[in-house]
Amino acid sequence: MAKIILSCAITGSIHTPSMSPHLPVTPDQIVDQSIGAAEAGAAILHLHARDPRTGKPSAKPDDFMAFLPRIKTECDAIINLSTGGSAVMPLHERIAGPMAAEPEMCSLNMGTMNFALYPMLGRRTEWLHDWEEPFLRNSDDLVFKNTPRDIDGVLRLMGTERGARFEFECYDLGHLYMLAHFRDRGLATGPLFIQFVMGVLGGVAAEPEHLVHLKTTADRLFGADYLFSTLAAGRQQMPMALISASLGGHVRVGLEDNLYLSKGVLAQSNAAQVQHLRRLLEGLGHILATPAEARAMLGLKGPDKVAF
Ligand code: KMH
Ligand code: ZN
Repeated sequence: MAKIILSCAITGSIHTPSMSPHLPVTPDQIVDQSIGAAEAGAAILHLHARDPRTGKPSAKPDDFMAFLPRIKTECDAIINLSTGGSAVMPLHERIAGPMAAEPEMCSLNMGTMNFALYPMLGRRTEWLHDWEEPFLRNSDDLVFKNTPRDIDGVLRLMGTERGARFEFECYDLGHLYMLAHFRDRGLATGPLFIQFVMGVLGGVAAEPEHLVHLKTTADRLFGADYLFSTLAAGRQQMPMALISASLGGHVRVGLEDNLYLSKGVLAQSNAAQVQHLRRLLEGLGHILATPAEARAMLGLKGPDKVAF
């Protein structure tokens, strides 16, 4: 069995501070939880930034630089920066931090879509910050814009000009065909690292049959020139990770996509989710890739060539 690359997405831009006291938002919290996740076995840290005072998603270079050098000094995990930022930000704002940091890896969202978060409003009436409730409520009219022009721009600015390689975030079948289009144009080059993103309201649901169909379609489009990983938002996070591994794929967990460890039990940290999944995977005979092994598998430029 090939070794498994475990990614951990530390904080993201979906959840808000009122939803869990364990969601890291300050630089110290993001550093501590990133190191913890790396020590627990994460080869890749998928990172977004937040405004440390309000916990609101941010993609400002200063907010990234408040934690990136510290994480790099304290662990050898691959640092993968989001260019998705938050779906409410325009693209130029979303890529400001990644452009300044020139990471080994960054995310790239492969299509425009709805990104409906309002079901998470639930019955909650108390909020720590003013921005949280309207952010969730207005997501019933939110378009996460990733047009071919946007994708082209990120591929050139981050890939061609800065040497980053990509976590191609594919939320639906059509996103695979968009990726094949950019492969055919020579802008997306192998080995492609595809993240199947399941369970976002607006993308494909987290159901095993869908994952099998996404994988067989990717096999047809990309042959041996790709690797896949799977993330499921919400409660399907761990079951879908195990199915992904069983199909020969890689896995992603983290509080960005799921705040829980099991039904009704909040994860105390990102490391807790990594440890949980690691135990399950090792129980099935899988072995996790080290950061060095993951760098070789993904063809990364190396941590000495970043700007932080
Ligand atoms: N949180 C995931 C559903 C990105 O950062 O570019 C999507 C994501 C996108 O991770
Ligand atoms: Zn993300």
